[in-house]
Amino acid sequence: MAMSLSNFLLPIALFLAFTSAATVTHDFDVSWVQANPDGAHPRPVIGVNGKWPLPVIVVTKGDRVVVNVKNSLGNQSTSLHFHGLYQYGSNHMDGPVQVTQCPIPPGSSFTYNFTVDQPGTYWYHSHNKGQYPDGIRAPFIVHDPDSPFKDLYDEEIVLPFSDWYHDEMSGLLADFISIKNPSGAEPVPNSNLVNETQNLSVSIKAGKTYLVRMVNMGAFAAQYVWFEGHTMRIVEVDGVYTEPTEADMIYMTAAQRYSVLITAKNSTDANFAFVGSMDQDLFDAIPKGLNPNVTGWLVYDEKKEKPAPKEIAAFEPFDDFILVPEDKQGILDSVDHTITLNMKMDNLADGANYAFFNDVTYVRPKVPTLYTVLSSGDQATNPAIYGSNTNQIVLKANETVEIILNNDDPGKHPFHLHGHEFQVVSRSEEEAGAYVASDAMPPTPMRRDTILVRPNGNVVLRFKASNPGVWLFHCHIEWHVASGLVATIIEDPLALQAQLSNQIPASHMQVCKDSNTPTAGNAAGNTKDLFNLAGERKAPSAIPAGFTAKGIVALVFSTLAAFVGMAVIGWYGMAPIKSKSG
Ligand SMILES: *[C@@H]1O[C@H](CO)[C@@H](O)[C@H](O)[C@H]1NC(C)=O
Ligand SMILES: *[C@@H]1O[C@H](CO)[C@@H](O)[C@H](O)[C@H]1NC(C)=O
Ligand SMILES: *[C@@H]1O[C@H](CO)[C@@H](O)[C@H](O)[C@H]1NC(C)=O
Ligand SMILES: *[C@@H]1O[C@H](CO)[C@@H](O)[C@H](O)[C@H]1NC(C)=O
Ligand SMILES: *[C@@H]1O[C@H](CO)[C@@H](O)[C@H](O)[C@H]1NC(C)=O
Ligand SMILES: *[C@@H]1O[C@H](CO)[C@@H](O)[C@H](O)[C@H]1NC(C)=O
Ligand SMILES: *[C@@H]1O[C@H](CO)[C@@H](O)[C@H](O)[C@H]1NC(C)=O
Ligand SMILES: [Cu+2]
Repeated sequence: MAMSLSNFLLPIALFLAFTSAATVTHDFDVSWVQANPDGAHPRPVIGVNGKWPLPVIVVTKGDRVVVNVKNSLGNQSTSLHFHGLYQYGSNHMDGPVQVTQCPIPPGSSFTYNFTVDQPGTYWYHSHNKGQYPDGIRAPFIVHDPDSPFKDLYDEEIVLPFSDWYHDEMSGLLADFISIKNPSGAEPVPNSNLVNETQNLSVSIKAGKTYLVRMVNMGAFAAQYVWFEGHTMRIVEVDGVYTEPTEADMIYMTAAQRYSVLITAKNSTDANFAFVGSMDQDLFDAIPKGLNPNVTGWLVYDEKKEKPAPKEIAAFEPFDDFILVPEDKQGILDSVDHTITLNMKMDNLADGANYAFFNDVTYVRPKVPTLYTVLSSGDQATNPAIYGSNTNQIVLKANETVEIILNNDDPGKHPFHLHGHEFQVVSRSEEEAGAYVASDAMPPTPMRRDTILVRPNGNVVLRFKASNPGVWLFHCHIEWHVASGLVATIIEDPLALQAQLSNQIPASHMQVCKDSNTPTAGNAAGNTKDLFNLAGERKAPSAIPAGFTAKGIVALVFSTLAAFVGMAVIGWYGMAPIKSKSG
């Protein structure tokens, strides 16, 4: 009897397994709303359906996600990027403006529609003109019925951290990339948030184990995070399961994620503080009165005291480089294509400070790069058509790629690759200079999608070019995206044409019309001669030979001074002196 029953049930179970993939649909009406998350300064923020914070998107591995976006901002364009999702076969749903889509202008609508086949902790945010720190950001969680850790915890908690600015990005960006700020000093956040608030109480039940999914959704600051009286066991970084590894404190750069297991105490005698603390090394000057910390509590008993966090003597975070992926994937050891990116910050002839890969600062092309791929036939494999300022790199199908990133800048930078996770096969300490080839590499390297490169240090990443698409590689400090620290990876463009030619949905084409963005041709929008880049968007010119950066800044200043007189001297005096570029 039991036998025949299970014979009967098995096909049903299989059938259910195949059909359980759901479609999770969200309608997002994006508009300005008022908020005051740190209690110190009410301001307009970008909300969804009249509310802020934004909804956490929660799906199960295998689900289809549909997000219908209507832009009701009135005065800014927008887009959504789903950070960390591979978008295999759906590159046009990745979200960066002028890369895989046109901007969604005010009044227009756009549908994101893709399936998710990877488990873990992600987030979504606008990928247009430094917009997400104005509030358009939230976690994106992918549950996994087959998680190797599912029996190890009882409940989960989603805990996003983020720096916070009292001023809007549009104004801050205009001042940041300006002759008034020749040193490129980044605006310093006004406060720190957890779950888009402060003094957060998280109820905890004695004896239970929690999967705590942490996300750094900030614009700039990395976060030290620790839980008093509780040890973390790291089980996931950026969507990659790891062998459970204990840590007392983690360091989470902008855009990184950590899932940790935290086992509650058996007694409800006390509540415990936890802290996110912004890494102030990133800030050129620390404003008086800045509190880099945000506090929350693991609350066992609401009636008991919520103690102030204890001051810690030194920040000694866990080193993520030593993590081992749970699947023990071995190092990709025969590299087909090595890309060396030397990054630096410098001034251009307009006197403002820019960021460069191999002396080129990124400028958004006139035509979204994906649309250049789809309209260029066999020429799509020729890097020249993608323009002079996109830092384009064309990859061949399935080659093993190595990116050597040398940080020729005294700041820390978190680098993110769209469409992939990468193996981190080498990472230097600070001041190590450029990478020198070495055999000392981990056999099962840590993989993630966002990695810190240390001041004047280097990092070496590897991945397989098995995901046709146009994928950005960029610093995830939003200031540095704006100042050009971006490269465009064009992966297997002919396969991408085979996947997506004539597949771009109507709403994607409509926002191009609505925003007057051309959808064919090279980076300059030239459809007849793909090698003629006349009229393309370019960076300001370089400082002429024989001039120093300081000299040109002084020159521009004196020219400007002739127009606006002494006011300029006042600005110059106000520009913070830069010691680090973050
Ligand atoms: C959180 O508590 C601190 C310390 O009491 C206080 O200064 C801050 O204003 C509080 N934040 C909010 C949003 O209430
Ligand atoms: C757009 O409108 C919002 C809300 O009124 C306002 O706070 C913001 O400064 C405006 N931004 C721009 C760039 O005009
Ligand atoms: C999403 O894409 C699927 C597969 O192409 C299609 O069947 C479905 O109609 C699309 N949904 C929407 C809302 O566009
Ligand atoms: C975070 O805030 C949301 C509301 O925006 C709430 O639903 C959620 O429970 C909060 N999470 C925690 C851990 O308190
Ligand atoms: C809580 O009690 C259980 C059962 O007695 C024990 O196995 C566990 O180690 C205790 N946990 C802690 C954190 O002390
Ligand atoms: C923030 O936390 C750190 C680490 O405990 C501490 O040294 C520092 O004094 C705190 N800052 C403020 C303003 O409370
Ligand atoms: C690349 O690899 C994938 C699977 O790993 C395979 O389906 C595809 O055909 C390969 N492409 C080429 C051009 O070899
Ligand atoms: Cu950076």
